[in-house]
Amino acid sequence: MRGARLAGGVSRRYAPAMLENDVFLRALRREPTPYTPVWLMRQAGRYLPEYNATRAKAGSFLALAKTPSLATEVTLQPLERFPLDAAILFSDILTIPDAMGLGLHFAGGEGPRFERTTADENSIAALKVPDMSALRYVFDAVREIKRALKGRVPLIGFAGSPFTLACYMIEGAGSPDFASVRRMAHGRPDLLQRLVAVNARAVAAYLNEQIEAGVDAVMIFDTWGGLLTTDAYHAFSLDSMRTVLAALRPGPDGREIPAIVFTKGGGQWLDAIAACGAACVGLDWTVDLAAARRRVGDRVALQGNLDPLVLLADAEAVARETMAVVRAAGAAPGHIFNLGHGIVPATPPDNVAVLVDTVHRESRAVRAETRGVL
Ligand code: 1CP
Repeated sequence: MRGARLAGGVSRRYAPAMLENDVFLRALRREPTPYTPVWLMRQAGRYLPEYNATRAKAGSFLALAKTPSLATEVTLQPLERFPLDAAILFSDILTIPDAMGLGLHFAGGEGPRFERTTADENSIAALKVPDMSALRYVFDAVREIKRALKGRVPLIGFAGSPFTLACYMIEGAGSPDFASVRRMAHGRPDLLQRLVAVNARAVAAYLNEQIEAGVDAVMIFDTWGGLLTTDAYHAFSLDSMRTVLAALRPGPDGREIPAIVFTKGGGQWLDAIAACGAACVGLDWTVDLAAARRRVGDRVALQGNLDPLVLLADAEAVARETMAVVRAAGAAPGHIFNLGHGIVPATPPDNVAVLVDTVHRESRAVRAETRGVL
């Protein structure tokens, strides 16, 4: 029994979707795995020269994201280089506000910008859940990626949290502190509540379409929830993510689709996040992973949490810091190795190879030590 598990690979019980490597999904269910699965936020992106080449061919980031064959190409690029245990759909969280008609564009080399914002009574009252047919390019990409993956590894679908989407919709662009959003949280909580409620319905519909198209897990990126006070975090971010999670449907073959929730800066709310209905909680690099595991026990899987800037140091430091995260997670089932936030464009790809290799090797060693059969 144990031998079959250690061998990894296809097991009837664990791989209803007939995946060659389902270690990531087993870790999400907190089942024992022969090693710790690893994938990286923004694993497809500007640190890879082949990504930059495909993006140049597409003409712009949005053209790339909206062309399923190109989105498929870049989704697979990191998997060709590194033995990652999951793929993530190449897209962006801002596809939803774009489909709501806010006019998204990415000005050369900069972050996202919207032509229109939803920062007042009228614009928020006019806001509607977009017709999912406007996002068909995303669901087509999911189908094409699933075909191209041929069951190699699971595919993660994703969306922004209702609150994080509201941040960009109110501000109209990125911001270091989203001051106008926080002002609204205190001055016009009713307006922010309305905006977040529409977003929650849109995010649920969007993730359900991705599930229908074949993703094996979903992740909600709450990049800006950590900017809020504790009360506001509950009212505007966590509650709306709970609503989304409760509305998610099983996959087309009836299997439950596990969800990962990641609130950057949310470490102090770990207990509440762990109870929101997600299978897994993503942690940023400021959180003590061993302490987090002690706090949540075996209630949820944990994902994280290497500081992405470690990847800018030399290979020796990458190996050392990676090992420290693997060891902090320990041998208990339910850890998925990741960065504490997205990989930065200046990352040398060779350091990513060192990271992935170290996670696989070191986590096998930790399991062997725990079993006392080294
Ligand atoms: O120029 C380029 O090529 C664009 C860079 C880029 C990339 C590679 C953007 C613009 N989006 C993406 C892809 C992306 N975005 C993925 C792909 C899958 C992966 O490999 O991980 C994902 C999951 C996202 C999610 C996303 N987009 C988030 C949440 C996660 C996070 O990093 O916090 C956020 C906040 C965005 C908005 C966004 N899109 C792009 C940028 C530069 C930003 C940040 C804007 C800002 O606030 O300054």
